[in-house]
Amino acid sequence: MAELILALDATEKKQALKIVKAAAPHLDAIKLGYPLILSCGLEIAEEFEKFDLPLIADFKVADIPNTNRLIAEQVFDACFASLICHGFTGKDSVQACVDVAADYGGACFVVAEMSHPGATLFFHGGAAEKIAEMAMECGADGIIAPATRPERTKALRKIVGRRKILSPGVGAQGGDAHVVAKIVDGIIVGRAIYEAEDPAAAAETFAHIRSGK
Ligand code: OMP
Repeated sequence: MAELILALDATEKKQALKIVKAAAPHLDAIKLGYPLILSCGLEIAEEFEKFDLPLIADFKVADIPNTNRLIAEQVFDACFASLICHGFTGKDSVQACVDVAADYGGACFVVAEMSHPGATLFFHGGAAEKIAEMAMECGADGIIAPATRPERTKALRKIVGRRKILSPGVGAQGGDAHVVAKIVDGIIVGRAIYEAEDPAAAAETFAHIRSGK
């Protein structure tokens, strides 16, 4: 059983709200990132409060510790429940995000391996495993690992144990929800829902992963 997280990368506020209004009954969380927030501002987060779904800020934060801290504080001040940061920046940078999340009672997820084809160049060869180990040492709540490579996500599960794995790459990137839902705690789905003619119906097609059937 896994949660369904909508990656809301629509860039138009009215459209974004319409999609969430329709799909909300079938969702467990909403992930907002650069496309929507650069278009509408961080304050758009307030507009989603009425849906009573946790908000994940996907800024893939990847800077020095002090800058990471400043970014994380902005995110949690804006009432997000979780933050996604990169792990390749190293332990001190990740720790800054994890510490701010903890101060606010929020969660921090660290990208261990990305889902797109080009990600293998730098994330393979031991890097993803190292990042996952470091994320655990920092006390992160979990990692991001690819639905497009379930065998890799399975390997990373051995490192993170019961901590959470959120997995993007289902649908538009070719990942199979059936396969990956058995390995992870949440699947992240964007275009397959927000670009669908009927986003509610599209979200409902993932009901099986939420019910475990
Ligand atoms: P779709 O490919 O449209 O389903 O969207 C996937 C979402 O997950 C987008 O918001 C991506 O930015 C995000 N994502 C990945 O696709 N791959 C990753 O490795 C990491 C993320 C992420 O951190 O969410």
